[in-house]
Amino acid sequence: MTTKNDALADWVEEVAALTKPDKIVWCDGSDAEYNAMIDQMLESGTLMRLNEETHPNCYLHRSDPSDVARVEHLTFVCSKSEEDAGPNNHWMDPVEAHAKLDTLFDGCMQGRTMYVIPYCMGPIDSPLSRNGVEITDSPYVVANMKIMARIGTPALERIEREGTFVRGLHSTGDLDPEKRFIMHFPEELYIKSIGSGYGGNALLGKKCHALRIASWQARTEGWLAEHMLIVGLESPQGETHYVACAFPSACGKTNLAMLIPPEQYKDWKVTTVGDDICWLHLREDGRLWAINPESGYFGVVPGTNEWSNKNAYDTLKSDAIFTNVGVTAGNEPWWEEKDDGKEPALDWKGNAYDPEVGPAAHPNSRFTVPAKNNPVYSRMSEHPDGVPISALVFGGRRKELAPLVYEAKDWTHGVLVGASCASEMTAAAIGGAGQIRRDPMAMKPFCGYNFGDYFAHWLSFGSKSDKLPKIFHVNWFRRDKDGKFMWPGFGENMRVLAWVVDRCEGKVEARETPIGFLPNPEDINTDGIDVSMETMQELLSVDLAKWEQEASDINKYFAEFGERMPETMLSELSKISSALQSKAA
Ligand code: OXD
Ligand code: MN
Repeated sequence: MTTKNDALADWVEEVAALTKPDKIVWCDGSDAEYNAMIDQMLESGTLMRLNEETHPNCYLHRSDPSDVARVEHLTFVCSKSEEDAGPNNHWMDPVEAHAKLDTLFDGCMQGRTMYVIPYCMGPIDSPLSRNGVEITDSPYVVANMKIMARIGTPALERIEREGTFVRGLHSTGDLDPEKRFIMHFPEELYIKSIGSGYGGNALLGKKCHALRIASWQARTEGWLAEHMLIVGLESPQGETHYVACAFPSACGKTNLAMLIPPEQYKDWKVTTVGDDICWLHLREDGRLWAINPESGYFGVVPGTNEWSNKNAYDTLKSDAIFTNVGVTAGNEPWWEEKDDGKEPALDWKGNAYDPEVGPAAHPNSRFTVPAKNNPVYSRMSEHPDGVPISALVFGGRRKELAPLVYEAKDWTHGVLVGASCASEMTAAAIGGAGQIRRDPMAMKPFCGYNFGDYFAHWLSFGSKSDKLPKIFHVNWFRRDKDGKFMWPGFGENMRVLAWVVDRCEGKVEARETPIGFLPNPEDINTDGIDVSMETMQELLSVDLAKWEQEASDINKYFAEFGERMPETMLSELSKISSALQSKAA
């Protein structure tokens, strides 16, 4: 097989001349091809079959122990000008970056097969979707890309019709962390990744294309590429609101997207459109419409159990590729807090499990699974128009300060709320776990250009429509003085989402404070949960002194973006600082 698209045919030839594979295979995306990849990996020991009875079509992959997460320190945005990449990205001159990487790619596929994977991010028939081609020498990448994106013949046909595609060149190289780089060339719509097989570094349709490159494309074309889940909330009256929520990696996006409402909300229907990435377009009706560019989930495994999120748990019962979990003596996958009464026999490295040595599953162990396995999968995920968004929700992991929920005063204030987000870092990236860092719109690791320009792009929507979604901020992670979580989280978050929906429908009053509108504590339903009125009051209070400090920290952070920082954001922040000061006085 080859292609009618000359640019693609030439590129494949050029890459083959550099990497020198034994063989080139064009992926058609069929089930037969997926099965052949699995068989090949079972034979080579890259995959192990899990218990066929309890977990049909499920496999375990153990990665190199040095290759278990995203590597932000080795991830670069190589725009022509360093200013365009901004202080939020590592930058390398594109000429130097290509030269450096081409030396590493030279001959790296000798003795290997080179796979060409045409893919489409988003429904194949949607004008909002975008094309890409990933070239890789990893069968693990081919199999995972089949789960995560629309790959193969239909995508190639779309590329041949439209002519445009993002190029992604990937090789696992020799997995040497010293020779590992994830480079983005936004002006060329090109990605080069070498030395890692980890999802976020190697499945190039995901973070590299659908966020870093797409955010750049979105700015030039007038839309937004965001690190957000998309969830549908159908009220007992039959009205559905779609809500898109941006939280940093490993802060529960997948869980919130598949939430099971508590008893008190059993007449609500929750459906998942997406769990990680959301592309937002402003349509003629003045609303923001969203598509999920992916077709599968690449989620964090530990903590998933029948009680915390039965939907996620059930999604994983078949057709999943697990990476770096433990296994039981009966060959079932096992992870911390699985709570199924079984014990791990082997840890994620394949050694006999010893709690003294560490957890059975790596804290960033992952599953890849088709979205259609989700019991509450929304058919709207396939709709070419996407879904209209009623509310945008930002959030992070904050032990202190940020209330359970608050609403921004208007679009401009909402952009400031998103831009000011901070969160404790997690195991999803190497280094820094637990430290608080600013993570605007949960895009710190994923924005392909200068955050100053990105904030200006967000702000620009404000004058284009008066039907934009309302913007909220949530924090499920507040802790009390003994370090215990104050809010139960998981399905109970429905109680907060119901308040969000009520606000969108103008059904409930709120208290105006300097940081935005907060719920009256009695407006969040706490029937059936063990959260006292006192705790609710604390979760919904604004500590003026701490917020003044926060505003000053945000101001310092924004100063890093110098000239590129939009004046509107700075004046919005200074309005809030003054309001905090006068209220405190
Ligand atoms: C992810 C991440 O894998 O954000 O989704 O790291
Ligand atoms: Mn993510």
